[in-house]
Amino acid sequence: MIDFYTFATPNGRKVSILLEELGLEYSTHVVDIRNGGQSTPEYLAINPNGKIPAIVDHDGPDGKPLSVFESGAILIYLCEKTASNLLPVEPRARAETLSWLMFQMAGVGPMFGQTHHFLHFAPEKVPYGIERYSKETKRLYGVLEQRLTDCPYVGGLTYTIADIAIFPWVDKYEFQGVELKDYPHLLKWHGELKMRTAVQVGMAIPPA
Ligand SMILES: N[C@@H](CCC(=O)N[C@@H](CS)C(=O)NCC(=O)O)C(=O)O
Repeated sequence: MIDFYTFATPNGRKVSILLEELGLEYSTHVVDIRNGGQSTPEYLAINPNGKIPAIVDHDGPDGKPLSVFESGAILIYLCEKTASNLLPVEPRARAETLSWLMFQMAGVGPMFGQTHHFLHFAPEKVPYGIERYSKETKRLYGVLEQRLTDCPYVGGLTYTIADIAIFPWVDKYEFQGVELKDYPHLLKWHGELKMRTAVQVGMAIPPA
C-alpha cells in the first residue's frame, strides 16, 4: 500500500496520473498547502523540504516503509518498482525520457509556476516579473512544439513519464496566458493525452 500526500496542483497530479496508469493501490492524503499542512513536523518527517507531492511506500525495496519526495524521483521510483515501460529500459529511450523529465523538473515546473505567480498571485502587479516569466514560458512551449514536431511523444516514440510530468502544466495553458492553438503539435498531444482514462482520473485527484 502507498500513502500519497498531495494537493490540487500540477506537481501533485503528475503522481496521481502515474499511480492510475500503473493501477497501484494507494491512499490519498490531502496536505492543505494554503494553511501550512506542508510544514507540520509529521509531514516534514516525510518530505524535509515541506512541499507536495510525497509518497510513503509501506512495501519498500527492503520490505520496510520508504518515503520518496520530489515528483520526478517519485515517477522514477514507481516505474522501477513496477518494471513499467513508462520509463523505458532500452538505454537510448531511457536517456531521452529522463532528459525530458528533467527538462520538466528544472524548466517547465519552476518557470510556469513563476508565470502563475506573477500573473495571478503577486500582491502587486510587477511588469518585469510578468514579462520575464511569460517570455520564458512561451519559449518552453516552443521547445515542446518543436519536439512534438519531431516525435509523437515528448520522451520519444512512446508515451512515458516525460509526458505525464508535462501534461498537468500544459493543461493550465489558459492560466499562463498561452493560446494552445499557436502550438498545433502540442495541441494534438494535449488532446490525445486528455482522452486517457488514467489522465482523467489522475487530474481529478484531489478535487480542486
Ligand atoms: N520540485 C518539486 C516542487 C514541489 C512544489 O513546488 N510543490 C508546491 C505545490 S505545486 C508546494 O508544495 N508548495 C508549498 C510551499 O511552497 O510551501 C516537485 O516537483 O516535487
